[in-house]
Amino acid sequence: MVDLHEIVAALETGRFCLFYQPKYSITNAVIEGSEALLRLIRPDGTIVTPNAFLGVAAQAGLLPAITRHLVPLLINDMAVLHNTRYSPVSFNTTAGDFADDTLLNLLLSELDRSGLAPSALEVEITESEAIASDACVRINIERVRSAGFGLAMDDFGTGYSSVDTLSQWPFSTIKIDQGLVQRMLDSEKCAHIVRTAIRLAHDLDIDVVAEGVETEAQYQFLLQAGCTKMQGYLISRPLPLAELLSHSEFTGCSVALAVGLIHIALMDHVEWRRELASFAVRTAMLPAEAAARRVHNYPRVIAEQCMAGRWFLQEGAVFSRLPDFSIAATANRDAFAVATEIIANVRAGADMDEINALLARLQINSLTMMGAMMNLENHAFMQIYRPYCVAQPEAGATEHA
Ligand code: G
Ligand code: MN
Repeated sequence: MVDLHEIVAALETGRFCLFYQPKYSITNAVIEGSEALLRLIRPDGTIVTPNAFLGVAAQAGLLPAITRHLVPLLINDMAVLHNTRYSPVSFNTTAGDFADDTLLNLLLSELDRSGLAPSALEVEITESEAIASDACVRINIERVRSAGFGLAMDDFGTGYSSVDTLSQWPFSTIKIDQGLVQRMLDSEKCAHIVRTAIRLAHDLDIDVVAEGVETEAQYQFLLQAGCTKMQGYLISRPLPLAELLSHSEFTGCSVALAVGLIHIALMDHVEWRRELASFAVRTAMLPAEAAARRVHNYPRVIAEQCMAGRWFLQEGAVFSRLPDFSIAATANRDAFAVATEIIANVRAGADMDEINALLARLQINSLTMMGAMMNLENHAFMQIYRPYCVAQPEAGATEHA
C-alpha cells in the first residue's frame, strides 16, 4: 500500500502520470478514443494502480489536488493524441471535484491554451458519495456539458452511479461497471442488468461502453446485446503514451457486426407500435368532435427517427445488398405511412371500425418488417460464427504439418 507521505511526495516530485486504455467501437470495428488512467511511478520504476492509494488520498482530502495536478499532463497528452484514433480522451473525476468551479475552470483554460476542441475531452464521473443533489455540483456538471465536453457516468450499476443520477444529470455516455461485465456470463441476473443498461442507453439516445471486457465470450454477449463500445484487456491494457502510439492494430475479435442493434431496433418498434395503437384506440373512443382528438401528443411518426430507420441508414447499411434489407426498410416506411394516416384519421373524427382496419394494415407492415429483420439477424449470426468453425478443428481431429 501507499501511505500519505508517499502520495504527497509524488505530487511534489511529479510521480503521478497517466496511462491510456483504448476504447473499441463494436459497431465500427475500430478503436475510437481512450481513457486516461492515473498511475503512480515509484522511484524504482514500479507502477502503482489507484486502488492502492485512492482510499488514503480521499481520506486526506487530496483527490481534488491530484485531479488538478493531472490536468496539464492530460492536455499535453491530448495534443499528441489529437487526430489519432485514441481521441477523444476520457478523464476520471468524482462528483466532489465539482463542488466548486476550480477544476472546470482549469480544464477550460488549459484546453483553450492548447487550442483543442472541447469535444476532444470526455469527463467521467464516479459517484462515490451521495452528493448528486448538491446544487453547486449540479450547476458545474451542467456547465461541463454546455462547454461541449462529453460527460460519462462511470461504474454504472454500482455505488451511487444510479438510474436516478442518470435522470438528473446530462450524461452523454454510461460506462457499465466492470464487475457486472465480469459476472454477466455466470449470473442470469447480471446478464439481465447489462442488457437492460444497454437498452436504457439506446432509449436515452446516449453512448454505452462496457468496461473490463477480458474474453471473446464477453465480447460476443455485448455484441449481441447491442452494446456499441467496450474497453478491457481483450483489446488492450492501459499503456503509457509512447506504447499506446506504437500499439499495432487490434485484431482479437472475430467479427464486428451491428447485429445487436437489430434486436434493439425490433424492441423499439414493438414499443412504438404499442404506444401508437394505445393512442389510436383511446382517442377513437372519444366523440368525433372532441377537442382532445387534436392535441399534439402523438407518438413520433418519422420513419428515419426510429431506431430501425437510423439503423437502415447507418450501421445496418452493410446488409443493404440482401433482399431482406429492402423488404425491412420498405415495410418500416409503410408502417410509418399507416401511422401518419391513423393520426390524421383520428384527428378527423374516425370511428373504431376505421381505426381497427388501419391498425390491421399497420400490423401487416410491422410483421413484415420484423420478419425481414429477424432474417438479417440470422444471417449476421452465420457471419459471426462461421470463422469459429473454420478456425477450430473438431475435438479429436488431428492436424498434419
Ligand atoms: O474506475 P474505472 O472503471 O475507470 O476503473 C479502471 C481500472 O480498471 C483501471 O485501473 C484499469 O487498469 C482497470 N482495468 C481496465 N481494463 C480492465 C480489464 O479488462 N480487467 C480488469 N480486471 N481491470 C481492468
Ligand atoms: Mn473510468
